[in-house]
Amino acid sequence: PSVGLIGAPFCKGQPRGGVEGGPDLIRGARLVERLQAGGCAVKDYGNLQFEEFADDEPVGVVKNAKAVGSANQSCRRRCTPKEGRTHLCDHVAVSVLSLAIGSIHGHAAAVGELSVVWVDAHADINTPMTTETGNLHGQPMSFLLRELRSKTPTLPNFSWIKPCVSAKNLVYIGLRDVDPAEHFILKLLGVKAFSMTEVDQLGISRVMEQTCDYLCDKVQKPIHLSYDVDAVDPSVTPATGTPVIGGLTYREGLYVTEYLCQTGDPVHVGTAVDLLLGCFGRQREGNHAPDYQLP
Ligand code: DIR
Ligand code: MN
Ligand code: MN
Ligand code: MN
Repeated sequence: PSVGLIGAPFCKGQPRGGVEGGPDLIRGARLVERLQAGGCAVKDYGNLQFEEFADDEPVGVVKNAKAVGSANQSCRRRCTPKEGRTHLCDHVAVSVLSLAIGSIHGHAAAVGELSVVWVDAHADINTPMTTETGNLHGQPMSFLLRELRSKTPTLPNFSWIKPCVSAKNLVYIGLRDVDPAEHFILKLLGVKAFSMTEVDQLGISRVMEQTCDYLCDKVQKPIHLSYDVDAVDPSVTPATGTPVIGGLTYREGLYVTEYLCQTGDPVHVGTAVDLLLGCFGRQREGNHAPDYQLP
């Protein structure tokens, strides 16, 4: 496969610093070299640069709207096709957390209708009216879903967003900390969700089977995988701002990526190194090149 990397060093979807260092830490863990060693053609597009806003006053309780809106727009621009040129979205992009709006928007602009697999302890489907924290990282799906268009007021620097995902094309995996308003929305729209309860009941292999059966029901659409590392248990991924006990094991977390990789569809993902390697063909059983000869 060919892989395009875009770093989004951004942290303003939530109050804590640190996340913005993620892309370079992931590169520092030799992601590019390891993907290449696994047979991927990699193009690293570097990090996005973001505008700063001195006057980014809260809108109601919602924090950093201008910065988040503008950063997502830069991300979408980088993910959207330019004329006469093979585009990034033939490859795979790396996004982080609160830039899901921009990367999914850009992915949809490039390939049309898509499915979204949202792996997270949280549903990230609060609207600016229901959010309890004011953090935009808990809200991206509300801006992306067509069904919630009338429920999301336009925030500063958000006017470019056009909802581009249908509720029936969304599947959650790993939920275990869903706000009451979010739970109401999930039920109202009938969104498919495998919370940790379903992971316990079915096991991760049937969860993935059912996820793909559900999404590939009629026409096969490209899958956008949005992977919040807090889906995985905090004993494995402690470096998250919102740890929730009782998450996916390391093995379950990786299984998700290996499985989706095997579907052969282009995926867009945002997450850490081993999970990325799993998305692009690394299998725990081992790998070798098709023309490998035993010496
Ligand atoms: C919470 C936390 N539901 C919120 N969301 C997180 O801020 O709306 N998402 N941590 O990943
Ligand atoms: Mn989360
Ligand atoms: Mn989060
Ligand atoms: Mn999240």
